[in-house]
Amino acid sequence: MDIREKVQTAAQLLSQADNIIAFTGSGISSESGIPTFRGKDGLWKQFKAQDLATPAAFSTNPKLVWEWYDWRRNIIADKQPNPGHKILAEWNDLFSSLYVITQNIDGLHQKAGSENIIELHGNIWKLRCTKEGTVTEDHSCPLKEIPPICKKCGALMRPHVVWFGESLDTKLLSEAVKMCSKADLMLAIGTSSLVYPAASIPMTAAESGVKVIEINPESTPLTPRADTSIRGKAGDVLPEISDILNNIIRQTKGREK
Ligand code: BJW
Repeated sequence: MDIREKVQTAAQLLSQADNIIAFTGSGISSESGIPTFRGKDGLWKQFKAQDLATPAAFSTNPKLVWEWYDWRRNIIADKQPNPGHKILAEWNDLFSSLYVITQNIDGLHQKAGSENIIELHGNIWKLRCTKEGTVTEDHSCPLKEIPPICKKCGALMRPHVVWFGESLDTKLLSEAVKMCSKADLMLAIGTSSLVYPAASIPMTAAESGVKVIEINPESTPLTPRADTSIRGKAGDVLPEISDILNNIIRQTKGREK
């Protein structure tokens, strides 16, 4: 099947589905100018994850870790949703339910207007008190003090994100799993499908009969399990799917009259 036929197939599958999951990774935000992790210019090509994104790194050198997160907050601050994020937001009212389950911490799905969002790996605009666990939102860029200190108890604050070796929020993970069990179709967009347990979500969905459409310029471990794998950029492919889907909907309505 060529890419055009795959896009057509994806639109057909969407037109027959009620409960949709968009499972997203850093690739969907790359066209907004936010670096991915494992791509050519990805963060893990320039920086060592073990020095910056582990609990051990934070306890050894909280200032260094915070300086890195402050740098990334500055990159993300003025970035805008691209056509990929926007199409997902436009689909809010098109289906009985649409959940965005994202590994991204950049907040661009919210900025685009998506409604039901599960952030599996946290949010870079949130800080968490290391003593009391209180989460606060802080958009100041650059941060006023590094490392930031909890205003209530004076303890160190940490980024409210999930580092390697840390468990994901069990409530969020079970909500994601529950939504997937009700879904008929999942779009897996812009993720290398390498990081667990998040990567198991589309794999499990495919095994339990949910139609899985992958959108990614590269093949991934999910590719052999997906029903359709569209090799392209999210910001190109999603608007193409949307155009065809809108035509299908118009034709169906025309026939019903
Ligand atoms: C485009 C595009 C365009 C580009 N359009 N597409 C089982 C097996 C092996 C290992 C493990 C396992 N279970 C657990 C592990 C360990 C570890 C892990 O998975 N390691 C693997 C890397 C080997 N997992 C963990 O540690 C997790 N915790 C855990 O398991 O807890 C249990 C436990 C508790 C106690 C002790 C021990 C275990 C936590 C993982 C947390 C991941 N955190 C990060 C950082 C978040 C905060 C931050 O941003 O600073 O999350 S790492 C990073 O990877 C980030 C991402 O969310 C995540 C996934 O990356 P993503 O989004 O897929 O990006 P890329 O760069 O990998 O891929 C981009 C893709 O986009 C590419 O495919 C491109 O082709 C594509 N693309 N342009 C569409 N325009």
